[in-house]
Amino acid sequence: MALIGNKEYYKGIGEIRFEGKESDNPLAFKYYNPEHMVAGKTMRDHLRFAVAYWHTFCGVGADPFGPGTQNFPWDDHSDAIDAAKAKADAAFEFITKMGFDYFCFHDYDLIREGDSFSESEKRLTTIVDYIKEKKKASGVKLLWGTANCFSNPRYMNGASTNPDFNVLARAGGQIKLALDATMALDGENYVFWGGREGYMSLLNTDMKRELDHMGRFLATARDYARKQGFKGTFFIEPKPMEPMKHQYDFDAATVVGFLHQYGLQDDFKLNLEVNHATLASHTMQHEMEVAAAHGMLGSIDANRGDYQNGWDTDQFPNNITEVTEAMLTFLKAGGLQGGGINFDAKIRRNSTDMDDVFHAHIGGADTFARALLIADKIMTSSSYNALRKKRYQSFDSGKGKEYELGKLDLNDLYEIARSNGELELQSGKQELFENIINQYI
Ligand code: XUL
Ligand code: CO
Repeated sequence: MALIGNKEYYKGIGEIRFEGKESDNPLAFKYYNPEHMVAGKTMRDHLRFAVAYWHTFCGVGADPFGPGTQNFPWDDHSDAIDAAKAKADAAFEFITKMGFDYFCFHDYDLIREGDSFSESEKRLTTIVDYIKEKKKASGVKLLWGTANCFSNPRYMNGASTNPDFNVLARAGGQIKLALDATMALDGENYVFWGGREGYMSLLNTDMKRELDHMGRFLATARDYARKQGFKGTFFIEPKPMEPMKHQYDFDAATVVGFLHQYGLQDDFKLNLEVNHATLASHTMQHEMEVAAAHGMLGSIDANRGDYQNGWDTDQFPNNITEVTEAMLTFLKAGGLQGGGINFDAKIRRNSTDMDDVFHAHIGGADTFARALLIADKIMTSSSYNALRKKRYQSFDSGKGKEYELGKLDLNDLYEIARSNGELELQSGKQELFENIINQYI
């Protein structure tokens, strides 16, 4: 088994630097200036950008109508360990050239799954040791790890919600190894995305029993990791559908309720994804508001959907209005709790040059950086906060204040209603709010 050297994969591309919005250099940041201070923190510390191993180094562009279009040189190796090491070399070269601090992975993004459980375990241990060295040499850190418990056919009826206990146990074994890998690589968080935790038909599904199994499973995984000394946060990533007709982690509100129901609320927060919000018929800002209201705004998977179709296209972010609205909530919430902004996004099937993935990440980072700058300006220089406060001013004193303090009963409300008589209409001023966003963009 040959050891793969440090060959350059992204030839002719150097480190991506900030050059400002006047620059015509396509391989430079126009807005993301890592050391620039915004709202008391550097952009780097606010945004904590991460590269998603699966899309950027594994996804070859296959779709239901045709095979992959990307020819990754690291996939040329027939030996799984050689291929995984070459892929890690390419990954760390890319992340370093982007100047990002983090990456995220699924277990079998790092290395191909073996033919048996113990072969897979051996492979993971080998590649984790290799990546440990790459991390040390580059300073790149692990934002979160996760397990792919949805691709292998054994999980076709779910992992922790599978009606067959032995499949659940197999998923448990796999997640133990993924947690071990995450901890060995000093992962700051661990993600659960319930890819097939849901149903295709309710006719063959005992929903209550499956939900109970999932609640117990997450608690079991948490208890194991905590016992090993894991201090990070566990994130649930909501998604309403795809691949299943219905997924139990439907949206932020559903997951918050689930976490409380099963006593997981102190260890788990949410990892929210833009395209998943779209599929749930929500905006990303809505999902972030729900999470923030419950102290659970943990992390973000950045991408965008396509408003003309209904599936998870995972395009790179470029909608400045959408991201600005999200960043208003981000700043209002005081940022993310433990997480960062992971580009869970892929270049299009017909973007086949080695530099396309740089353009994609530069565009994504610039969109978030620009939105952060705009949101900060809106918060500090516009009438936005004052207008919002004014809408609720009737609760700031008098009877409104007493109501908020729980001092009024229904009879009190009755008396107030009777003495007030008919009320004047209060405008919501939506168009004015929308104009403020536009003005600052
Ligand atoms: C799938 C998705 C996943 C999770 C991690 O839609 O977003 O890649 O982020 O399993
Ligand atoms: Co995701």
